[in-house]
Amino acid sequence: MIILHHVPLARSLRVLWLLEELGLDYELRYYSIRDGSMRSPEFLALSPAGRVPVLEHEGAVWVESAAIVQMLCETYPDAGLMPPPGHPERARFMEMLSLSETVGCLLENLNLNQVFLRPPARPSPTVVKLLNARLRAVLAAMEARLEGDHLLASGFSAADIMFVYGFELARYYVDLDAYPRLMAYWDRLRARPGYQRAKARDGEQDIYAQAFYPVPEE
Ligand SMILES: N[C@@H](CCC(=O)N[C@@H](CS)C(=O)NCC(=O)O)C(=O)O
Repeated sequence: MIILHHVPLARSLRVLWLLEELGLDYELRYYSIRDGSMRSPEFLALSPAGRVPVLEHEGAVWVESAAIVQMLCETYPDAGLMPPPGHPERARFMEMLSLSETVGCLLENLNLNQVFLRPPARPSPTVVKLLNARLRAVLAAMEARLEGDHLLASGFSAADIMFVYGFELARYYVDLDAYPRLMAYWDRLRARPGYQRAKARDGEQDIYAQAFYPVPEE
C-alpha cells in the first residue's frame, strides 16, 4: 500500500504527478496548511517538521520531495525517469533536483511574506524585492539553458516534474511571459496524461487568494 499525504498545490504535487507517471496505485490523504491538520499528533508522528510530502511506501515513511522522487525512480527503474549512476546525464539530473528546491525555497519565502503573514505583521518590501529578483534570476538562467524539449537531452524525466512544479507556482509572483522557452516547455509537460491525472486529483488549493502578488511598494 502506498499512501501520499498531500496538500493541494504543495510540493507533494511533485510526488502525486510521479506516482501517476509510474502508474502506481496509491491512496491520497488531504491536508491544509491553514486548518491545523498538519499539526495533529498523528501527522507529526509521520512528519516531525509538519511538512508535506510524506509518502508511506512498503512500510517506510519518507519525507522530502527530491528524496522521495529519487527513491521512487530507483524502485521502479523500468519507467526510465532517472538516469542511473554512471549515466552521462546523471549529474545534470541531480543538479536539476537541487535547483528545483532552490526555486521551491524562494517561493516558500515569498509565500511567507506575501501570503501567510498576518496583520499586524507586514512583509518587508526590500526582502520581497530581493526574493523576487532571485527567483527571476534562476528562471532567466533556465530559460537560457533550455535547449531541447526537456531538461535532459534524452527526454522526459523526473527532473521535469521537480522543476515544472516551481515554474507553475512562480506565476503568482513573476510574469512568466518573460520566459517563452520555459512557457513552451511547460505547455509540453501539461499535455502529458500523467500530469492531467495528477491535477485532477490535486484538490482545491487554499494557499493563494489572488492570481498575482506584486512586489509591495517601499
Ligand atoms: N524541502 C521539502 C520542503 C517541504 C515543505 O516545506 N513543504 C511545505 C508545502 S510546499 C509544507 O509542508 N509547509 C507546511 C508549513 O510550512 O507549515 C520538500 O521538498 O519536501
